[in-house]
Amino acid sequence: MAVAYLSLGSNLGDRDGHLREALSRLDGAGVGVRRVSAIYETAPQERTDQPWFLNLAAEVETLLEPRALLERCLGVERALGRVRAEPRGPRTIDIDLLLYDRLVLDEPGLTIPHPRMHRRRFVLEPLAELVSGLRHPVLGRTIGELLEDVLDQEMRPYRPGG
Ligand code: PH2
Ligand code: MG
Ligand code: MG
Repeated sequence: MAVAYLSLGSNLGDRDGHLREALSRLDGAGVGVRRVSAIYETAPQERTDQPWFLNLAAEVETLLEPRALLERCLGVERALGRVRAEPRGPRTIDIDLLLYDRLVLDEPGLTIPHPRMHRRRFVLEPLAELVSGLRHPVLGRTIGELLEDVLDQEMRPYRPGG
């Protein structure tokens, strides 16, 4: 059994509905969602001319190999109607594989740890709720330490309806 961490984000339509629906669809044969962070409302990074996101992090236990887990994530994205119009543009749901045990992997279409996770507060802050002391297997710094370098990126706890 492996333990993996996922980052989920949505900035189109019923954002928190998409996050909840994605979590419930991820949970199933070979994948168990163990713990989920709070939801945060986050300013768009990297491509900033798009709506604010809702983001969360999830801890899953899985019998799937990394490639199969990625395929499961992409299948849930498709089931929720994701259309890949432009890279890093608005999306109903994005499910990124951040970490898979202590694995380091760089293959076409699958890089673990996720290559941009350490630069993103919208990933690190939810993840730090779950595992702030976990060490990034390439950078050797903990999630909590990495978070300190990105605190200037705007985000806030999500309050539905306000
Ligand atoms: N995802 C991106 C690009 N920018 N910004 C925020 N705040 N949240 C995201 O999930 C996000 C982003 C590409 O996947
Ligand atoms: Mg992404
Ligand atoms: Mg993605």
